[in-house]
Amino acid sequence: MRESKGKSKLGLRDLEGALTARDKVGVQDLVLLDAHKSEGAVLDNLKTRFSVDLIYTYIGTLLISVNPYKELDIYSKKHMDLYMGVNFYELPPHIYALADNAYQTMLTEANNHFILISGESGAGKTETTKKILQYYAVSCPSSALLDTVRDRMLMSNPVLEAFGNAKTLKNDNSSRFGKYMDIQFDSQGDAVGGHILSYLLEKSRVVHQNHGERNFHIFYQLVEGADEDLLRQLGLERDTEYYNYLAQGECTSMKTINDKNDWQTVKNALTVIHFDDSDIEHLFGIIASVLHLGNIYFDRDFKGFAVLNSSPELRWVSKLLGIHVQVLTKALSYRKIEAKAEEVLCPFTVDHAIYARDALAKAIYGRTFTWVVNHINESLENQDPARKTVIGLLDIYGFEVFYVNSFEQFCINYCNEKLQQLFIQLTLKAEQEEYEAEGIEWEPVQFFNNKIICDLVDEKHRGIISVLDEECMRPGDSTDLTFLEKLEEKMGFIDKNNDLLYRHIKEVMQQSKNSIVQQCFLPDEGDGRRRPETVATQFRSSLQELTEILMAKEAWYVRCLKSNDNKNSGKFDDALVKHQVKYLGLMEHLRVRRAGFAYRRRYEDFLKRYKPLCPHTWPHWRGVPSEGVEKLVQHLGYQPDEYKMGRTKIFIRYARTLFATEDAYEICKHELVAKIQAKYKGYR
Ligand code: AOV
Ligand code: MG
Repeated sequence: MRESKGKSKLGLRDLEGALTARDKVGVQDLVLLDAHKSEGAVLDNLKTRFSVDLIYTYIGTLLISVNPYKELDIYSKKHMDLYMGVNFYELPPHIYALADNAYQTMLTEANNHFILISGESGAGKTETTKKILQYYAVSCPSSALLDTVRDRMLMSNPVLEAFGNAKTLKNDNSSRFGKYMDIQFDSQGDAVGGHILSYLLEKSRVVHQNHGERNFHIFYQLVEGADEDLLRQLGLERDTEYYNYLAQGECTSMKTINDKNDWQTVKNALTVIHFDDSDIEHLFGIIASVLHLGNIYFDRDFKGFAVLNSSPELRWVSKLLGIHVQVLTKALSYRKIEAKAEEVLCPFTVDHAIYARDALAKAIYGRTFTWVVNHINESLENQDPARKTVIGLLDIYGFEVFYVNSFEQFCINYCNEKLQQLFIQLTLKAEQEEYEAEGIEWEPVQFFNNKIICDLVDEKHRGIISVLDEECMRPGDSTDLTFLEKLEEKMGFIDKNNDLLYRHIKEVMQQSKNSIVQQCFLPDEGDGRRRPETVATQFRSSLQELTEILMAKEAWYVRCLKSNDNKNSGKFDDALVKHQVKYLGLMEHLRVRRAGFAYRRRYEDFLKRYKPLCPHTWPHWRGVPSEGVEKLVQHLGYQPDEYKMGRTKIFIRYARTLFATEDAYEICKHELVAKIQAKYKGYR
C-alpha cells in the first residue's frame, strides 16, 4: 500500500530540498495573481516561468503546460518519488502532482476520475498522456502478475502511435485518431487492467498526404527497419520513395524521426502485448499489401474502361491477403450491379478503378487499426472481477487549421468544440455545486458558451452533419443549400462522409486467408439494403457516448499550450500563446475560480500546512479541524470579510491574504529548520 494522502515521506534534508524546490518565479497558481490583473499579467507570468523552464502553472487544480520543445530533467524516478502522496501545493506544479492527486482522491473516495488533456495540434497532449501513464506505471504498488499489465499498458503506446500517428505540418508525431484510455485500479490502488476506445482514424491519409506530410509511421518503419528476410517475404523494396502511398508529401525521411529504431521498439512492443507470430506475420502482410495496392496501375482500353494487367504488385497483394489473383483482378476492375434477380458485371472506368483501389486500401488499414486496438484491449483485460475504479485519460487530435481544410479538420475541430463544451458544463457545474455543498453564496460568472457552435454542427435535422447526411443521400440533386454544394466542390466532403466500399469488394475480402483480414471483414456486415451510417453521424454518436462516459466521472484538466509554431525550444511567441489562452477560455476559468473566493482548502489540509504559525495549533491540534482553523486564522488576524467557513473547507476571498499567510509560513519553516539543525549540532 502506498502512504496515505499528505503523509510526508521527506526527511529533514529532503524537506529543505523541497522548500528550495518550491519555485519562486512568478506565481505557481494564477489564482494568486491580483484579481484586477488581466490577461497581460497571466501571459507575463506564464512567460517568466517558461523562460526558466517552469512549464507548469496551475489555475486551482487545472494544470497549464507550455510545450518546451526540449527534454527537461523533471520526469525522473526521483521526481516521481518526490510527488508521490504529497499535497498539491507543497511542490512546484507538475503533471505528476495532478496525476497523483487524481489517484489519491480515487483511492480515498472510491470513485472514478478522468483527466481531460486538451490543446491544439502540437501542444503536448500525447506527451502529457504518456507521462501520466508512466507515473502510474512506476509509482503504483506492484506485484509480479500486475507487472505484465503495466508493461502492456506502457507498450500499447508505441504500437498505437506507429499505426495512428503521422507527421503533419503541425507536429512530427501528430495523433490522427482520438484515444480514451481507462486505467483500472483495484481497491489497493494496484493497476489491474485497462481499456482503450479509439475515435475516427484519419483514413484518407493512407492513400493521400499533403505536401510536407507523411503517411502513418508504421509504413516507413517497416520499409526502413525490417530485416532483409522479412522484406523479401513481403515483396518490398527498401525504398520509401518507391511507394506512391508514401511519397506524395515529398518528405519520406525526417531528421527528427528514426524509423529504424522505432521499428525495433514497435516490434518489441507487439510481443509484449501478446501478438503471436502468426498475428505479426499477418499484420505486416497487411501493411505491405497496402503499399503494393498503391503501386497498382490501370490501363485504359479503347472504350475507356480500366484494364488491370497482371503485375508483381497485384500478385503480392493476392499472396499477402490470400485471395486468388483472378478474384482480386475482377474485384478491382468490375463492379457488380444487381438488376432484378440477376447480377451484372459492369467494368470500371479508370477513375472508378482507382477510387475502388484507394477505398480498399483505406478500409483494410482502418479496420486493421480497429483490430489492433481490440487486440490490445484483450491483452489489457482485467482478470479480476473485484470492485475497481478507473482513471480515464483522454488524448485526442488537437484543434488544427491548415491552408486548405477538409472533412478531417471538420471532424477534429468539432470534437474539440465538444470537449470544450464539456469543460464549460463541468467547471460551471462543479463550481456551483461546490458553493452549494459548502453553503457559500456566490455570483455567477459570464462565459462564452460554445454550445451554439456544437449545435450548429450536431443538432438533429438542422445541424451541419444532418444536412450533410441528407446531401449524401441524394448526391447530384440541386437544393438551395448552395454552401454545401460549395463544400462538396471544394473539399469532397460528401465522398469522405459516405466512405463507401463496394459491396463486392467486401465480399472478396471475406474470402481472405489472412486471419486478420478475415476478422475485419465479417460476412454478417449488413445485407447492403440498409444504408450504413455516415462517418460524421457515427462520429457524432460516439462523441455523445464519450461525453456520457466522462460526465459520470470526476474531472481533472490539463491545458496544453503551444509555445511557438516552429518547434523551437525556448521560444515563447506572445501572440500565439495569447490566442490559445483566449480560446481555451482560461481567463474565464480563472474568473470562475476567483468568483467570490480566490482560494479554498480543506480544513485538514489548511491546518496541516499552517499549524506552525499559531501556538494553539502547534505542534498538534487535537480538536475538530474547522475549530483549529478558526483559531489559526484569528491568530493570523484574518478580517471577517477575508474568509468564510464552509462545511469542509475554508474559503479565502483575496489572494493577498493567502500570500501573506504563505510568506509567514516560509519564514516560520526556515526558522524551524534552523532550530532543528542547531539542536542536532548541539548533540554532536
Ligand atoms: P499533441 O499530441 O498535442 O499534438 P505532442 O504531445 O505530440 O502534441 O507534442 C508535440 C511535440 O512537442 C513532441 O513530439 C515533443 O517534441 C514536444 N513536447 C511536447 N511536450 C513536451 C514535454 N513535456 N517535454 C518536452 N517536449 C515536449 V496532435 O496529436 O498533433 O493534436 O494531433
Ligand atoms: Mg497527440
